[in-house]
Amino acid sequence: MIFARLRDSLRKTREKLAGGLSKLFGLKRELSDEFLSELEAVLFAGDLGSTGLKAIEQLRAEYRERTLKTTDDVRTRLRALLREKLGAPEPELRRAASGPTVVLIVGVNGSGKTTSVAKLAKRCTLGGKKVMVVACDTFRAAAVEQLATWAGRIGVPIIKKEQGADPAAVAFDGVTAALSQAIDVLIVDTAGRLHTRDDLMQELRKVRRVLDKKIPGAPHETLLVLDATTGQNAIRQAEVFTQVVPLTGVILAKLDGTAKGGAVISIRERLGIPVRFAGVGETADDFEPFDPERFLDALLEERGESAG
Ligand SMILES: Nc1nc2c(ncn2[C@@H]2O[C@H](COP(=O)(O)OP(=O)(O)O)[C@@H](O)[C@H]2O)c(=O)[nH]1
Ligand SMILES: [Mg+2]
Repeated sequence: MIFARLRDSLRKTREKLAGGLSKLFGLKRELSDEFLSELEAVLFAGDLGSTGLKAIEQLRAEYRERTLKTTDDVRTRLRALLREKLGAPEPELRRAASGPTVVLIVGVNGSGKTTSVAKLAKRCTLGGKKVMVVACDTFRAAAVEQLATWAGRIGVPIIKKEQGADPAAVAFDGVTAALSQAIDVLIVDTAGRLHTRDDLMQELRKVRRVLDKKIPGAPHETLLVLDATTGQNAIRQAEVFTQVVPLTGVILAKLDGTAKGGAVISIRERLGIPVRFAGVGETADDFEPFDPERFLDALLEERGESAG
């Protein structure tokens, strides 16, 4: 049950957010300024950040204009506002018109990049695609080994070089191999920690240039991996990356076990890029395409936590 995994992973966030909301709305109170202030506090605790504040401002305005008359009106309107913030559903992966689709994975160290490469590789493999992964994080030998271990487990070929090799040279080998072996999806892992933003920018630009030279239009996707447990901090991190490289989406890793899942709602608004996948555990199967509607359902669902 795919949906059950996402739902499960949002349990802590839901307890805080939906729990707070159902307490507030359950009392069947009169709609008032005080009620809206309490609602604001619940959204804040749910890590909705500035998106929550904006939603509250909107609700206050509509209350003053008498468009909203009851707390039930507020509840309906709040869901609609949050739904708007999440944007339209996206295709699972934007594909190359022909030849290999190239997916570049970026993000800070420890955010979950390498694990996400493995998860995406497995998902594409199960979808019948011929997948190859590329180890462009050449900073530490362990990073290359980690991806090689995943590749072995999933059964996809890997392109790698020795530690310290030029990441762009590894990327070159990757695209070359992908073209000659008729690979459908090429997934490129990268390093996260470099000394300065300039280093990071230089390195990622060079990798992108190499990809685009061999496969015009590549990378077709540049996905930023964010650690959901850092909540609103993840968004600040993302802001740095948007200045380094053009992003097409976010993979929100570690959504399991955090109560800060509400931050998802601000990502689209703050960064202008959609969440595309969620990581919900440490195995290669703990990965979900992100669907805004289902996410909201799972987040705001008010029936009690069932055991099953
Ligand atoms: N619980 C959980 N752990 C994750 C998830 N994704 C990654 N991790 C863990 O986070 C740690 C860092 O992941 P890694 O892929 O090496 O990050 P990287 O440095 O960005 O490549 C590892 O211990 C992973 O097992 C996830 O979705 N859920
Ligand atoms: Mg890594």
